Amino acid sequence: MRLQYEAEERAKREWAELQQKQQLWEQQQYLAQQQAAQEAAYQQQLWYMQQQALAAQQAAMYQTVTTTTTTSAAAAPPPKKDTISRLYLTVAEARGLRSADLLGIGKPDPYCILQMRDQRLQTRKEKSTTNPVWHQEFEFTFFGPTDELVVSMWDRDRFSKDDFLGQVVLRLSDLSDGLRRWFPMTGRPGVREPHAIKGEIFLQVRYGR
Ligand SMILES: [Ca+2]
Repeated sequence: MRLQYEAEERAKREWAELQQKQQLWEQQQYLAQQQAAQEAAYQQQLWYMQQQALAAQQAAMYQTVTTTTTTSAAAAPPPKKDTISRLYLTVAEARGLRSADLLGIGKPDPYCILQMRDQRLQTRKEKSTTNPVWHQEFEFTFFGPTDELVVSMWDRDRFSKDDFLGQVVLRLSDLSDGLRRWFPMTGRPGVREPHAIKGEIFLQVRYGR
């Protein structure tokens, strides 16, 4: 009787100890998780601050270059194309765009986003057409012939995300002053487009200071 009682008591004690250990372990796990989350937040903050600093640096660089050009424009020789200049891009029209839905009935509401470095501009939104006409001119500041200007076209959708229609990637070294022609649109590199890319866009380029 007594032996059995002692055995039971021991078992109870051991069970309680085990539970305590379990609790302790869970607490430690929780603390570790908290620490990891804090660390991640800290890293993100750090990354954000670095990005901010980088952006400020770039803005300062841009400012310096701009000021130098404007103040010295009268006296000094014109700046070289590889320091700073302006590009005027006219987005004239597009043709042969794909229909807006899989059935091929609806027409898209196309507009273009023009992006060069941190300069991002946008055309008007045209309504329900596969041959939109914009005839809008945009001004960009560029720094060198390796700069790229990406013209991407989107179908405005009221109730869902706008659909990608196609894009043209222009490397400045390929764009001569006065160039005007149709550019076939392509997909985005590394993106599996849900629709075949169709259509072309008419662009005009001129340079200025
Ligand atoms: Ca639409």
